[in-house]
Amino acid sequence: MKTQVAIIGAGPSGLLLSQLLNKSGIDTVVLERSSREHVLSRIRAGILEWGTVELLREAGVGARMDAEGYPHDGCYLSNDDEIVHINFKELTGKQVMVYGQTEVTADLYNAQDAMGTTIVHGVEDVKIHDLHEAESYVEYTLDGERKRVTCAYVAGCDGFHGVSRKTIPEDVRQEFERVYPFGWLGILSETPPLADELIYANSEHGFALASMRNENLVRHYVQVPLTDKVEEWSDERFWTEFKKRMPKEIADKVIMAPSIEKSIAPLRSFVSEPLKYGNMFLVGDSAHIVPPTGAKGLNLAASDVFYLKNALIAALKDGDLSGVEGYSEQALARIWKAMRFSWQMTTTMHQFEGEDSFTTQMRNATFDHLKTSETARRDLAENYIGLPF
Ligand code: RFL
Ligand code: PHB
Repeated sequence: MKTQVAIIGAGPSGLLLSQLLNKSGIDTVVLERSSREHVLSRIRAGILEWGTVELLREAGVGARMDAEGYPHDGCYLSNDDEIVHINFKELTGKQVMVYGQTEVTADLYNAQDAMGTTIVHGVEDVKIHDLHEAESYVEYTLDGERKRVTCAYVAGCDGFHGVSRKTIPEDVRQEFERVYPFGWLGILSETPPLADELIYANSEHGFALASMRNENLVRHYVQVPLTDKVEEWSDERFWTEFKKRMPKEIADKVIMAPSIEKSIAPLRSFVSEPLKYGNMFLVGDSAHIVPPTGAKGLNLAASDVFYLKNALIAALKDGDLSGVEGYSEQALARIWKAMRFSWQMTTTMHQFEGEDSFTTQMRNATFDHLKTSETARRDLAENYIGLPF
């Protein structure tokens, strides 16, 4: 096969990039390791920044999101029983959209089907070659046969465990990492949301988040030690722990409904630089991971896609290489600010095992500052709704 851009990975980064390039008349081939059913069954992010909302509309996949998503004007943060409301709309004029990553991915698959894009599922042993030649190629195995896609550019959209980042020689790559000593146990449950907006709760028992997908579907999380296994968490144990961490007025409303999905995700901050190596670009989780506390993972993938699609359109349509040359620097400037915000939200809102009393006082002071200073609330709101791109 021959194409203009070979895209590795059919998660949100790969599908959105492919869709936007196809809309501009650029040909793509997408190579995905898993089955389509597996990609569509993963429960992940739930909050879209408005920039992401607008990019999805530009890609022609905004209709169901606009009909079924829920714009939110703010969120709540709590520290024990004290609650502070962050009103994004008043503080920044902007909102966020509650619309699950699972739905975004389904909409993108449907749009790509309509576009007639080749998405190859079940590829194994992907190898990327000739990144410093005029033409590059990607090799893979499908049904026991070795195949090849020749292309001008490669987009590495294959997540944290993918092959693209590892194709960059170690002496060229610089990695930055912070691993947190806890994970998030998440459940999906068919019960109405506990409040009109999300609640990020901290207490002496640890962190909890009350999120939602629709009027009768919630996504809730509790901070758990990294060593915990999902089998150790019955629904009853989850809800009991969740209630302890929510402010009392919310905890009193909890109905212990059965879970329909339950999983544990570790928390990590990670960046690999540069994002460009010859004809290859890293996009989304293949280059960076944020802890979910700031709801930035999927949104950072979208801003990377925005920069890269503009760069590739200029290169392939007009022969203007300035965008592809500048992609890494441009995307990283925004990535690092989202890294800082996600790290700060994580350290402020979680309990660290064996933390000293000074750390606790710092957390209480940060919370008190948010309660009493509109400037502090505006700073949080500006980062949460997403920095411009
Ligand atoms: P994805 O979604 O991981 O997609 C990458 C795709 O590449 C495929 N792949 C390969 N294909 C071919 N060859 C290979 N060698 C391959 N290796 C991998 C994979 O099968 C997959 O389909 O990355 P992408 O597209 O960059 O999208 C990023 C987002 O998915 C991610 O940032 C967020 O979901 C992060 N994240 C969360 N973010 C939030 O904002 N809120 C959340 O609640 C939240 N929960 C999560 C998450 C990420 C998780 N992961 C990655 C473990 C929960 C989990 C469990
Ligand atoms: C979610 O709904 O899954 C969700 C929402 C906000 C976050 C993380 C996850 O910060």
